[in-house]
Amino acid sequence: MAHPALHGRIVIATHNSGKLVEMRDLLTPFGLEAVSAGELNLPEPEETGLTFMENAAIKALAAAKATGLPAIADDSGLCVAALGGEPGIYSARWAGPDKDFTRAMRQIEELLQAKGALSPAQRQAWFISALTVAWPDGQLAEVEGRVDGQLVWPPRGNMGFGYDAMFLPEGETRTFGELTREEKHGLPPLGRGLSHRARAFIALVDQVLQ
Ligand code: ITT
Repeated sequence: MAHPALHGRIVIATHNSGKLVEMRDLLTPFGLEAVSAGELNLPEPEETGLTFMENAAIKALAAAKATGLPAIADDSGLCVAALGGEPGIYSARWAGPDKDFTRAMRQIEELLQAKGALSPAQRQAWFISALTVAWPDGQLAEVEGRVDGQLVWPPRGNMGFGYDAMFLPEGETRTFGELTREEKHGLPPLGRGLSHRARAFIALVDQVLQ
């Protein structure tokens, strides 16, 4: 289905400051005026979906309907193979109400150690980003991006946010916490998209941003 082209103002429907800077970076080349859900004092909708895609749609639609503007939302998370894909869509909740990702990373590490998962092959993980653009009339453009890697311990680097410091993307020697934002995006001419979010964004460009 063809979607309306995006121009002018767009709401970035996130309350996560780490995501917000990344999404702003990714949108900048397209000349859109991005305003965040936080700047507009939009409430955080309850994420009742059972998939990344469902939750991204809930957030994007809520923001589009509340503002009358197109809105983009990201629902993302870290999936750990040895933990059956957890924390997955519950990645934010594992950090608790005070959003303590040091604790969330330690919890993952403790679970891996309890399983004896010490070799790289036993520590496979991937990040998913579902990006949804919603228009006030209910139209949706939906894409997903993924990056595979392995979990290291102790965490390395203090760039990025969330679980970045324990995630070593495939083919790299530095964790996401040791990469600059530009390197983590890995967009041309640096690469063809490295992070889950940048990869999803490239797919979105084809649909609505060219
Ligand atoms: P919004 O819903 O307001 O966007 P949130 O933090 O609640 O913010 P999610 O429900 O999508 O967002 O939770 C995803 C969590 O997964 C997020 O809190 C991060 O800690 C983690 N995460 C997602 N992308 C990440 C990335 O690129 N690097 C590190 N951690 C990431």
